Amino acid sequence: MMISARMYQYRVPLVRPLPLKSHRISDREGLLIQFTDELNRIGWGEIAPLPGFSIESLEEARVCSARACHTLRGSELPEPAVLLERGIESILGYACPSSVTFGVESAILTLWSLVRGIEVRRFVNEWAPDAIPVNGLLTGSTATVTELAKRMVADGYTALKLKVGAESVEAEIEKTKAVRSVVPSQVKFRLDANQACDFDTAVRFGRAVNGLELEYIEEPLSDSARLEQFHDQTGLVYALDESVMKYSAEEWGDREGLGAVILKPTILGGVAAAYRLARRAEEMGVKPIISSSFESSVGTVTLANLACALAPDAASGLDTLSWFADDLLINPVRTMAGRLNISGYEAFRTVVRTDLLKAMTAR
Ligand code: OSB
Ligand code: MG
Repeated sequence: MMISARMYQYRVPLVRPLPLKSHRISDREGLLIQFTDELNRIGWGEIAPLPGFSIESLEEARVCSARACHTLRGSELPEPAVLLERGIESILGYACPSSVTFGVESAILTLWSLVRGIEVRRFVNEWAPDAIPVNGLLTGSTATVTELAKRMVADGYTALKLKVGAESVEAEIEKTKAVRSVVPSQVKFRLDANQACDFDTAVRFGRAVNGLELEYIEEPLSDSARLEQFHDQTGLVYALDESVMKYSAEEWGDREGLGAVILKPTILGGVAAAYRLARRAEEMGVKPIISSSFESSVGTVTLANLACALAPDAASGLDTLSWFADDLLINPVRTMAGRLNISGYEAFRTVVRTDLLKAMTAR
């Protein structure tokens, strides 16, 4: 299969400013790459570094995507099984920023999906379902998050994730208790502190919320080296997110109190890398959770394919599309009753809103 390659840029406003590590963004910007075969079948991939979380800038990503498009143009595409085992960098022969690896691998897989008539998720796991539960994302004041939590529970969400760590320990303890009080025990309740706390603060918080039947807390400590000690002193199960690549996957199984690893394919090296890490987590008895970095629906559908294939029973971190004021797909992807259903979202060809895209010259 010989392909041609094109690159576009998008900018979509968010419904409210998104607080990131050091600043807020009110628009999401990124690139889409489009690979077309001789029969005009089109695969799409999204490349959207997230400021404060991705190492690369959008400009660095653009330069490398242009290079990858140039390398792949007119060449034979690797088969899905080969791509998933080896990753695109070994085929290109050079390293790419994570977001680029993700986007290029996504575009190749979605094109193969059209060619073969098989959903992307079934290249990975032939029994992958069409839908996965997501954790509803709770950020804001106590009043806001309790209202949201009630609505999500009524709506059918089976898991919720509350962001903590921005306010005083006392305020965060109260907020966490307030949310738990409106969330029935059969609904999973997760926390995410984004490495906000020093050890003593985290332990104080952890002891106070220990009785609330939390599933886990993501990254409670600014110093992730002390997570096992945190578990020892609080009894809380923790999850790795920002520090997931700091520890070799070989050690995951030996870590006391490690309940889950959050895998963000757009940040940790792409589709093939996430596939390898999810299998490793599974072997070690640690739960892999596939999560987004606020990609648009184009990237989110690929992430949902991975979640359906790699962790079909866990609630994934993919409830992020509601932040977008506009959708890059004509039929927007929406969470329904706490689940993301992606059946029918394979053929991006007819559904990408090219009116929202700005064509770029890819060298
Ligand atoms: O802290 O988990 C995070 C998105 C971008 C950057 C960091 C994070 C996130 C999310 C995604 O929270 C949604 C989720 O995991 O539920
Ligand atoms: Mg996190």
